[in-house]
Amino acid sequence: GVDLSRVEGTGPKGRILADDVKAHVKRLLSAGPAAPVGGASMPSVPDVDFAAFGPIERRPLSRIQKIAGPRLHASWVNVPHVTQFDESDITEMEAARRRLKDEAEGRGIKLTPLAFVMRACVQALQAFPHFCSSLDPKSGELVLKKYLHLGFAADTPGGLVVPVLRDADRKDVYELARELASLSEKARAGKLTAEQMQGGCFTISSLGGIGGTAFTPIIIAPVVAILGVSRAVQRPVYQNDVLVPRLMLPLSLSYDHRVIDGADAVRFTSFLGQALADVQGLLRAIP
Ligand code: CAO
Repeated sequence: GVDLSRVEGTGPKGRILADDVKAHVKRLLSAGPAAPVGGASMPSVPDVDFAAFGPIERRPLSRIQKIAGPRLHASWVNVPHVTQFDESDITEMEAARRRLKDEAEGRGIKLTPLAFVMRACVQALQAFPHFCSSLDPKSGELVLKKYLHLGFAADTPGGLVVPVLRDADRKDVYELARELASLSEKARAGKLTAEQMQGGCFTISSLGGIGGTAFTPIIIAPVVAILGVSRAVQRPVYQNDVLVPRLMLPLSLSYDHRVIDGADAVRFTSFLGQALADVQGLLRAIP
């Protein structure tokens, strides 16, 4: 990963020796995180002595925070993000979910709204396959994945982790709900294997169980999009010139603008909105 044109060689005729490379890397590391981005240096945040202003406490970052932080930072600085906001009428979906919840519970399944959102995402990703791709910057190609594994952000005592639900396209709402619960439980217990956190093609971050109206999720590169879901609220909506109470689910889709255009992003969220409104489609058995 070292750019040899920047290394000074101390060997015969200025040849670069292994030690020169090591010394160069050491110098870069000791210079701190001001790594060049697109040719320009990142401005650094001032180093403040907070104790000069009052009492403080120092707490180490968790192991997960130490791993997730640099990954999120890399996505933030490398990927041109845009967030598209939208909303979906989930009145019928929620009515169906409540109808089916107890029966599902009898089978040991907690049917949460996220399982339905996942099913709708699968349909949207099948309709818009380039949302399930990654950019290969070396070849300038788009790598389109023919599998559909969904990552979802899980809030755990140790910090944020992203378990991956594999082959989501081959699973119905019940199976998605079952796996969602089992992966979330493993995540909270810190028992996910490395394999269970790899291979995601698209990410969902649901804060709907907690609250919020909208947010701008960070893409977890090299995937090219992440769907943020906030809390569904009932509010008056005009239907045929009449105000009716509808349950509206806020969606926040962050996408990599190098791969996805704004028009496609809003087509994607519109599709998602329609998929979430079509209860029969969501509940259809998977062949
Ligand atoms: N609107 C309204 N209510 C919602 C909702 C929504 N969008 N989504 C979930 N709920 C409700 C559920 O119906 C459930 O209520 P009931 O028990 O009455 O049915 C309750 O909120 C709790 O749901 P849950 O959060 O336990 O389950 P889930 O399947 O929706 O989510 C998981 C699972 C793992 C995604 C979630 O627990 C979690 O960790 N969320 C946080 C993700 C996160 O941190 N994202 C940010 C990443 S960037 O820092």
